[in-house]
Order: sequence, then C-alpha cells, then structure tokens
Amino acid sequence: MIFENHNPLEGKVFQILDKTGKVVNEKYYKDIDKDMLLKMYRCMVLSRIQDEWALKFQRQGRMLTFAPTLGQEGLQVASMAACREDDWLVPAFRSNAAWLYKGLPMKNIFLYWCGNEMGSKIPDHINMLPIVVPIGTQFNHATGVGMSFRYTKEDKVVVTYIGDGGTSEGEFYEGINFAGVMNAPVIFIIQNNQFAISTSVKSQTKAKTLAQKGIAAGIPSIKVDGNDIFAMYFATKEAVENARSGNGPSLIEAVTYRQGPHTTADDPTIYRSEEEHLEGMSKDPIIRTKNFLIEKGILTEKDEEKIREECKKTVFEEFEKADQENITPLEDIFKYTYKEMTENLKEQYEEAKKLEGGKN
Ligand SMILES: Cc1ncc(C[n+]2csc(CCOP(=O)(O)OP(=O)(O)O)c2C)c(N)n1
Repeated sequence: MIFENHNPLEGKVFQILDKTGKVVNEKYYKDIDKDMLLKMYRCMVLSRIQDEWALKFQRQGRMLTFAPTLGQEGLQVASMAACREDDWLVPAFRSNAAWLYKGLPMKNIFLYWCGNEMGSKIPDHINMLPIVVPIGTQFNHATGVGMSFRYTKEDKVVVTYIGDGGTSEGEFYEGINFAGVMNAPVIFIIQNNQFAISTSVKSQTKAKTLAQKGIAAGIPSIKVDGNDIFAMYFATKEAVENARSGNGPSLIEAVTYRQGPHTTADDPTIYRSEEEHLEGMSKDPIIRTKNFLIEKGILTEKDEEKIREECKKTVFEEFEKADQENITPLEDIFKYTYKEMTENLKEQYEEAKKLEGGKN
C-alpha cells in the first residue's frame, strides 16, 4: 500500500519523521521494536564515528583512501533492519553502515580501505558479496543472486544500493530490467546523495525523479526521505514482503545528503555552496532519530554519551587489529592470477622483489 499510495510520478515522497524528529505521518506510523530502534541508532553512530576517524587515519598515512557514508547511515541501517538475517546484501562502495548492520567486522572494512585483499573476504555466515568499485555492476550481480533464489526456490531476498550517478550507467538499466522480466526478488535502493563526485544530480539527468526510472522498467518504485529511518524501514519492509511472496523486484529512491567529501581525495567546498551544505546538514538522520528516541523516552542523553564512548572504543580496537593484520606478502600480489605464475609474472615478481630491497 505504501508504494501504491506514493506514486513518484505524482510528486509524492514517503516520509514519517520530519527533519526535527517529529512524526508527520501517523497513518503509516507503527511502533517498531525498541531494541531494533536502538540497534539501528547504535549502528548509525558507530558508522559515523568510524567515518570521522577513518579520515584522520588516512591523513596520518595509515590508510589508502576511504569513501565516507556520513549522512547516509539512516537509509542503510533501516533497509538492512527490514530484512531477515539470511537475506543477501550486494553493496555499493559507499555502504559502511549497511555492512556494519549486517555484521561485517569493522576490521575487514578497514583492511579493505587499506588495500588489503583480506578485507574482501566475507565471513561465511554473512550473506553479502564483496565491495565493488565499478559503478553499477552490483545491480546485475544482485539480479543474478535474486534469479538464483527463483531456481532454488529459496525465499530469500537481495538488497542492493547504487548512487544517483550510478543511475546513468547502463548496468543500472540492465539490472532493473532483467530483474523485472525474471521476477527476481531484489530491492534496488538508490542512495540519492545529490552528488556523483562533483556532478550534481541536476546535471546528471533530465528525469524529474530517479524513482521513475524503475517505473519505466515496470517495477513498483517509490521516492522516500532517506534520512528518515521509519520511512525507509516501512518502505523496504513492504518491498521485501512483496519480493518474498513471489512478486519480484522493487525500487526505492532514498533522498539523502553526502555530508563529507566523495572520498578522502576530494574537496566538496569547490563545487557546492555553503548554503546548500547547511541545508543538507539540517536533515541529518542521526540527530533526527536521537530527537525522536529522547522524546519517546527510549534514550537519554546519558545513554547516548555511553553509546558514543563505546563506539569510539570499538573503532580504535578494530583499527588496531586491522593495522596489525595488514601485511601482504609480495608474493600474494602475483600468485593468484593464474594457477601457476606465468613467465611474465615471474619476471615482474623478481623485479618487484629487487625494488622492495628483498624485504619479502
Ligand atoms: C564504471 C565506473 N566509472 C567511473 C568510476 C569512477 N567513479 C568512482 S565513484 C564515481 C561517482 C559515483 O557517484 P554515485 O553513483 O552518485 O555514487 P556516490 O559516490 O554518490 O555514492 C565515479 C565516476 C568508477 N568507479 N566506475
């Protein structure tokens, strides 16, 4: 019903909590389990603190790069919370809060951004594909995983994310089109954070909404306030239930704001105005959720302080672990391309050994 009542072609945007944390849509408002709310909140804070420190670690030369999720935590935790643990996540590279909610050890995330391949090794009990950097490929991967569940008759669903820029890629259209035709149980989520590096969403497309691209593929599509964990939770839940009962894919455009740089190499002050930035910051999902939780007596300022301290401790511990495990034997870089190293690779390996001063 949520999808049916919020046709993006009629300019509708689904929202339950406004930017101050007040309930503005009683019709769809239902109590979510308090523990789940607190789990979502804690995970948002954890991801936020990890983001803030990752930038500092990178500046200290201890990480290669990082793509902050700053500002986009709400849509990620709420969509993960709407799924079952055995459902699958096919992430985009900017999915930190979703990885954490899904249970990926933070150490792995740090290893990944340190350029260590072990960061891409997903623990067996977590149903998630590794992080991808080529924009859009994850949409076809997600459709493929979804199709496999139709063959095996498993009732699992797949959630995948893409950025607003990614919706201009061929892979985006191929993925949603094929999922529609094959009735694959996939929830496609567009993280519309307004920017693809420095390219604003307005200069990305002539379409009025990104959600309408899903309508063109014939799949239920909706535009949601992506910084509102309630709206994201209930919209995703409806999409998940629809997919699980055999009705195929859905698409959610989650409107959010990338508060930080694109990656550690970017300076957003060059391409966005102070005014635009302040407007985006005023919709912060963490502040909004905090206001709601405090208002309802689910959280106190003291609990919040404790959560922050615990999260900071976790970030430091996990980074320390990653730092200690971040050792890549030189041989590993050459060893796994072919079953046996080719002559060419052997030569390159010998050359690299000399450059490394025989350290490895
Ligand atoms: C196929 C491909 N083309 C170009 C790039 C370089 N690139 C990395 S991120 C990015 C912008 C992505 O923007 P968007 O899809 O909006 O995601 P966001 O960064 O906003 O999360 C580009 C062009 C890439 N990784 N893959």
